[in-house]
Amino acid sequence: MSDEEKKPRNPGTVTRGGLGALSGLLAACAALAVAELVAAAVRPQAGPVVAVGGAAIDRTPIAVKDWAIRNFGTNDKLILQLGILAVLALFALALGVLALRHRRAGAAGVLLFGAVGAAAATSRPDSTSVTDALPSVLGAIVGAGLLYVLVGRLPAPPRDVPEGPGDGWDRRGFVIAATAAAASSAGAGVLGRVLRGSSGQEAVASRKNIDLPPPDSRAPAIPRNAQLRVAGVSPFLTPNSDFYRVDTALVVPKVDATAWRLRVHGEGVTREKTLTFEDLLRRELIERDITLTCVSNEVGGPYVGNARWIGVRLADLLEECGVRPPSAGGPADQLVARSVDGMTIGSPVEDVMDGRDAMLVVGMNGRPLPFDHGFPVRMLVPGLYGYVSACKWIEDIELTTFDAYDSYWVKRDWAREAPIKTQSRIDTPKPFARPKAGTVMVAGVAWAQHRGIDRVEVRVDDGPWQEATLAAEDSRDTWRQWSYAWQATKGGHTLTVRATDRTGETQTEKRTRTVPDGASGWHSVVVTVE
Ligand SMILES: Nc1nc2c(c(=O)[nH]1)N[C@H]1C(S)=C(S)[C@@H](COP(=O)(O)O)O[C@H]1N2
Ligand SMILES: [Mo]
Repeated sequence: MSDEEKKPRNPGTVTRGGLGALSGLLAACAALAVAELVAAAVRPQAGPVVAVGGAAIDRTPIAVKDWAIRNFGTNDKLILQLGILAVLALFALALGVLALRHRRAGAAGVLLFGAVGAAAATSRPDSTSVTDALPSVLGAIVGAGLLYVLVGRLPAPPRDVPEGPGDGWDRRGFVIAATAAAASSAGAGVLGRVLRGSSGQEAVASRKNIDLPPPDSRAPAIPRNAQLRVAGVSPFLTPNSDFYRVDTALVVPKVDATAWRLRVHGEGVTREKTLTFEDLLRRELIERDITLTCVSNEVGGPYVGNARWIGVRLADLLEECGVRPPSAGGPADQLVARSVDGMTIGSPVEDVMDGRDAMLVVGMNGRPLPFDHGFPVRMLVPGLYGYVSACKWIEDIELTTFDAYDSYWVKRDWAREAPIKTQSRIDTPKPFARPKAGTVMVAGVAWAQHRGIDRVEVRVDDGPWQEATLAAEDSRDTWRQWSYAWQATKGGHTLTVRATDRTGETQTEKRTRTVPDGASGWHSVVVTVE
């Protein structure tokens, strides 16, 4: 055996590159795990992935956002975070390879990523403390240090290694360090997740302790035949667990109701108010059935739901604060609601005070608001899309003008004012269903909140419009079910629906995109009758 063969071999360039890349990846994992752990202690939203994700959401061009919602639906947030991790992994691999030649530069690269995460975390609208930088900073320091150590165990670049002694490398040391790093990263990551899962205990407890008083003004009983007995039609009241969720929050805010405050202030407010949750519960409570719709809902889409809400009348509260609507000479035409996570939602003061049941909501279908839907308090204005009316996790109401202030979505090209467009949806049969020839029940929902639905018609292929049977109306703020007994003949057919609201206006055939003020057009479903 020659001397040559006894020494540990200098690994080939390819292997060496691979080990460098692996070191980069391990460093990134360690950095993220530490960041996750620190974030659990500091603030769940301060973690680098959530912070960078939030910053990305705020900067996403409307076309990309639209595309993401269309393709991923409510999974868009998960996809975004996976995307961020994928990009991070690519950079980590590159930094690992870079570190083989320039150890300091590689480590500095990791620190640079930490700086980006820290900048994102501290510049989020809900960030109130520089401690939000800690997860990224500490994570990056650990990651940079680890990369430095790991690469130090690898051999020097081949060209720097003369033949003979010195071309060996600390294989054992590398394997031990790498394994230890991987194991402790996994441990820290899991611990961070567990801690994060148990964060917000006060908020959870405050929600459990809420005993919603019976409303002073009950919602009128829902007519028994508001709910059709047709399989496949959406239930008249959407259970909380099935209610659609649309918001920009990567981590759902957990607000402690006992510490919650709502401030009402701004132009024309002669008596500023700051209310506690208890203050709200002591006021007159109303209960109303209201259908909420998202402006991002495509024709036939799922972002619409109907619930029984409990809350206080917003107009009464505003009047106590001295607010007058523009029609009564008030100076403010826009009400801007702000949430704890920095969302701003602007509604017309005129609509809020015109007698409709605009509310500060505390209860949803008999329960305190779920965290996902804005606990402890959200706003709701019948007839307006969610992005101009339904601020969740609300903490501030400012009276101002549309000229003076553009809210979050308006800055992103959505319309300033957006009443809900008259729409109808076929719930059954489903697209591409294969019903048997004979009587097929076609059914669904139609909505034109605050105007009411007066007629729904169904068309088979290019045939004449046929009147559908309307279920009883609950209120003009809720959707209305409809059905049509179709005598189906064999073959492929297209079913189309359209609704007419109480102003006499029939839903337009003209297809528009969701941007800027909601999709229009008719919903159709293609089926094959067997
Ligand atoms: N704080 C906050 N409130 C928000 C939003 C948001 O992103 N953040 N999204 C709005 C939009 S676009 C809609 S459609 C409704 C959806 O309410 P839901 O998630 O309870 O269905 O909330 C509104 N309120
Ligand atoms: Mo929305």
